[in-house]
Amino acid sequence: SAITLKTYEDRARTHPSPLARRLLKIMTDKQTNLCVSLDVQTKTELLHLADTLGPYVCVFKTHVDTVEDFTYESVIVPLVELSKRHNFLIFEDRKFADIGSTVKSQYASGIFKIAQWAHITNAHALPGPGIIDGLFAGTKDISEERGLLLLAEMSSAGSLATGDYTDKTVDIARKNMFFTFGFIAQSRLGNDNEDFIIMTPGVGLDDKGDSLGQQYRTVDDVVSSGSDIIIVGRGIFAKGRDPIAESKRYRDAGWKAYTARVK
Ligand code: 5IU
Repeated sequence: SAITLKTYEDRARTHPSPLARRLLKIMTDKQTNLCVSLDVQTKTELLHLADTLGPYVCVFKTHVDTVEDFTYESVIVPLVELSKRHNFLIFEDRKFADIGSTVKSQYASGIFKIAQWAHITNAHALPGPGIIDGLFAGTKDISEERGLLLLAEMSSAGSLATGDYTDKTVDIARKNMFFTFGFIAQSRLGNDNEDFIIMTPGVGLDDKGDSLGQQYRTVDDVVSSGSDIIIVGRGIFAKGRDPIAESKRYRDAGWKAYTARVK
């Protein structure tokens, strides 16, 4: 489709979402479409990976509720500092799924105060469009760009997010493209003129999956299917792997596949 043949640089000029424009510019400047998923249990590991892999990524994806020694001061403050130093965005993979009123407070307040620091977060479309209104309301007092991804498809075996559910998710996203700038998905979504950013998890070059339902596809496969950003976790930091070497490998593979697509 037309959008997939355009460069990130061109799309950075025209995207309806300020957050997406900023993201596409970072990808262009750093020549990377790699998002590393920092699924670790300690703040030391999280901050070490963010510092050492920062130069190779456009986005770091976090699950801050899995960090055992979490405090806002000792995790979020240095993570935000690293995001400025290495020029990456932070994506808290929160997967909100409640009514608008509830997600608004889950996003903006509580222990994690996600809206304060996460440039990107995500949500299930299951509750209907009110979830977007609630999350958008949670950004009211934030001066920096914020963006939301809807979960349109999942990488796990037997996912229910397919067909009609996926199509209806795209319809819901269309209502507010200033804030909802794309999808977590396995393929291109939207029509030829719509520029949704597609971020794709379930990417691995050495494994087929795990014992809990995860399924991996190659970098070439997902990028040629229309994905804009590859999300890689254990492919990069599983035991026995060298995270810096693997980050370079996935970054190079992702950029090569993108370059071939826009040629
Ligand atoms: N994740 C998926 N698949 C999905 C969605 C999210 O794997 O469909 I939505 C998350 C889960 C994990 C990361 O945080 O992406 C993938 O990690 P691995 O590359 O280690 O499998």
